[in-house]
Amino acid sequence: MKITDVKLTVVGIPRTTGFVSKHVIVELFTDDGITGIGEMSDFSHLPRYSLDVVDLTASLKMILVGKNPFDISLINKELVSNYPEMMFYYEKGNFVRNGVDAALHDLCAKALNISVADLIGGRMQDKIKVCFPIFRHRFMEEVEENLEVVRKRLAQGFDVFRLYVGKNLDADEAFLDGVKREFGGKVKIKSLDLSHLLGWKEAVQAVKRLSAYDFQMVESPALQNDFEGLHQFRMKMDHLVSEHVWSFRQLSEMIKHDSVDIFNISPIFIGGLTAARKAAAAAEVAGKGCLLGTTQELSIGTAAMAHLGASLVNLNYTSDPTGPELYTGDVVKQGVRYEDGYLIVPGRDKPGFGMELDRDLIARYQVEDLSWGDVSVHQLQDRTSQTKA
Ligand code: GAE
Ligand code: MG
Ligand code: MG
Repeated sequence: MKITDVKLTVVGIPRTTGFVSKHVIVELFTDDGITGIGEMSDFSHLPRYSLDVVDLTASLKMILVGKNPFDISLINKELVSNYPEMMFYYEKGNFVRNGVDAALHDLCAKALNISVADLIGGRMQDKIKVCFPIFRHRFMEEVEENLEVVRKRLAQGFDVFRLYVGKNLDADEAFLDGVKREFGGKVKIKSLDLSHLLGWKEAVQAVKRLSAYDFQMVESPALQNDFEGLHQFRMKMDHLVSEHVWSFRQLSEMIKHDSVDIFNISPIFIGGLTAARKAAAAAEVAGKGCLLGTTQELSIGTAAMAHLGASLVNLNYTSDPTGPELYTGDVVKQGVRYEDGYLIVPGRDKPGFGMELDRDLIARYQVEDLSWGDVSVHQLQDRTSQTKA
C-alpha cells in the first residue's frame, strides 16, 4: 500500500465560551482506496502567526506521497527532521506531526480491520476518567457564571473539574469556596493549572493561599522549561505536581531534575501518538505518574487520545480531553461519547479511530485559512471570549 495524496481542510469551530478554535483535518489517501484521517487540533494558540496551509500541503505531499503508511517510525523520523522540536509548549510543528501521525495510525488500523487501540498494544481500559475545565477567572462576575458551568456539567455526570488560576486570586478563591459550599464532596477539583504564568516562588504564594480548599495536583507552577523551579516548588509543597510534555529534551530534563510527579501527555503537544507512547513509556520507566492532557480536540483528535489511553499501562490519574463537549460543532458523523464523567473508547467493531467524516459538517465549518481574527492576548491565554482588558 502506498500513500497517493494528502488533503488538509481548515475548520473554525466556536466553543460554548464563545472562543473560536481553528483546526486542520488531515486526509491521507492510498492506492488501496483506504483513507486515514487525523486532526491538527487548535492552532488558535500563541504565538500569533499562522501556517500557510497551501504550502504545508505541498511540503507534506513531498514527504508522504509514495511512502508505505506502515513505515510509521521512518515517517516520524522524517517528520521530526522537517518539523523539529522547539522546546515550546504550543509549538505548531508538533501539531503538524501529530495530525499526520494520527492519520497514519487510522490508515494502518483500517487496512488491518482493527481499532487503533488494538494496533498499539491492546485495551487496558475501555473508558477514561476525565475532568471538565473551568477557564481562568479574570473578573469577579465570572465566578457565578462558572458555578453555573459546574451545576450544568455535574448534572451531565462530570463530577471532577480542573481550574485555571493565577490572574485573579480573589475570584479563584471565591469560586473554590462556592464549589465547597454548594457541592461539598459531590464535586472534586483535580488540579489548579497555573499555565506557566507565574515564576515558581509566586506560584508557591498563590497555591498556599488556595490550599484551604481540596485539590489533588498543581499544574505548570513555574515558567516554561524552568526544570529546577518546578523541583523547588515540588519540594516546598505537599500537592502533586504535573507538567505538560512538549519535547523529549524537556521530558528528560524533568526526569533529571525530579521536577514533577505526573507527566501530562497529549499527542498534540509532543507531536503524535508515536511520540506520546514514548513519553508514557519514559514516565513508566522513571516511576512517574501519567495522565492524558488536551488542547481541546474535536472528535477525531479526542478519539485518537481515547485509543492511546486505552492502551496505556500507567494511566493513573484523571485525564483532561473534553473538547467535543466544549465545541458547539464537530466534523464527524458520530462523535466520541462521554458517560458519567468518562470518555468512552470507541469499540473494537469500528476500525481505525472509529470516526467518519461528515462532508456537510465540514462544509459548514470550513474556513479559508489559519489567519487570526481580532482576538486579545488575554482571550488566547484564558480561552474565553471575554474581551475586557
Ligand atoms: O494547560 C492545559 O491543561 C490546557 O488544556 C491548555 O493547553 C488549554 O489552553 C487548551 C485549550 O485550548 O483550552 O489548549
Ligand atoms: Mg495545563
Ligand atoms: Mg488548545
